[in-house]
Amino acid sequence: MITQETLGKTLISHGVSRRGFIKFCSTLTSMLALHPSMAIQVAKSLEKIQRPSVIWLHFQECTGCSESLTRSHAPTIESLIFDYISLDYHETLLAAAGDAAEKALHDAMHAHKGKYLLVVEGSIPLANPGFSTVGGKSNLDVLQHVAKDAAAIIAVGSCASFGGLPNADPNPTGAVSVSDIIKDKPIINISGCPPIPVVITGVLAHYLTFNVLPELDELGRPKTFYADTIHDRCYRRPFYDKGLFAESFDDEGAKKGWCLYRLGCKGPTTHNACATVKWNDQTSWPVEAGHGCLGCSEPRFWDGGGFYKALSIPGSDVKKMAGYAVAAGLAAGAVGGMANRSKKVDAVKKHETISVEDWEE
Ligand code: FSX
Ligand code: SF4
Ligand code: F3S
Repeated sequence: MITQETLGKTLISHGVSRRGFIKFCSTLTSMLALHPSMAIQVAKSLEKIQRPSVIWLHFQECTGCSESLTRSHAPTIESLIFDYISLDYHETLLAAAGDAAEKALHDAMHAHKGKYLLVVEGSIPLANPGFSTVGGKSNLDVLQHVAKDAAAIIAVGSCASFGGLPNADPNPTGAVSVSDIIKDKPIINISGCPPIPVVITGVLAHYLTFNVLPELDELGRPKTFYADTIHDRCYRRPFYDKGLFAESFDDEGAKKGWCLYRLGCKGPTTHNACATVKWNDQTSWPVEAGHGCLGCSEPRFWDGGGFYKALSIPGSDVKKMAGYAVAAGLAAGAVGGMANRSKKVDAVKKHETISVEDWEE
């Protein structure tokens, strides 16, 4: 059912107390890195607005992004869906099927023409429209059709943001990202394979609160969550700075919690909030669980040359990856320059391991 209720009215009808609402606003305020005094202002603006309609489409992906979303804890997906947004169409969460599902999409698009948020999960195959279809329609047709009247598009996951795993060499389906196709709408990329659930809900909440998309980095990702690298905020960083590295997953260094760089950690070149926001209600995150970061929120992480090679660099992206590494190093104050460039480029060509010392020389 398509509703036009204000958020304030919806909350009252769902029995949400004033206190509960202010608590929600405080959580939002801190999540969006705003001053705590903004909580009341956020509450006032939220109360008056209409719940935004959200249409969520699935293309080539594993549905891990939706799985991640359903494990969000602040705000929970239940509170987000039932109280704060109107999730009018979501191909995996939708109770309706067949014609009723098609009608739900059609109704949402018409009732909120020009105002709905389109969320896309997955990449779009261009090699053959028949490679991925829903209800007999190709992903490309559905995307173009639904994007036409959207206010903005949120590309959730590295597949929708950058092509993702379906795009892995030799990219048999011709998989591309949302921004490769849609050029006339604001697009926000929430990368990660999958993205952190709180980042997905945080971006939706930001849009809900301010009715504009947050500030983005050069890859279209919200700076609030993607400005720093994993390495910038990693709790193992003091070991990296002292040159203390685990050499295998069960050696003394690993047991003492030393840096995982030599075991393939891509934290220095990866922009994401795992080290601060963490996963599963702030329980842990990959590096805390003892495994290096795979770089899952960066373009082409899937063709990076091996998850267990120390900062292995894909040959096709030498310049870009060298840029990332240098940027990460400069931000960290750990890398002195590119004096050893020829050694690095040679190693890249041969797809060899590059050590911390090589970068530091
Ligand atoms: Fe891609 Fe999301 Fe990785 Fe999976 O659907 S970002 S394959 S976690 O689920 O799109
Ligand atoms: Fe942490 Fe990885 Fe950086 Fe080591 S290389 S400090 S484990 S992010
Ligand atoms: Fe992905 Fe690295 Fe975080 S692999 S989940 S960005 S720690």
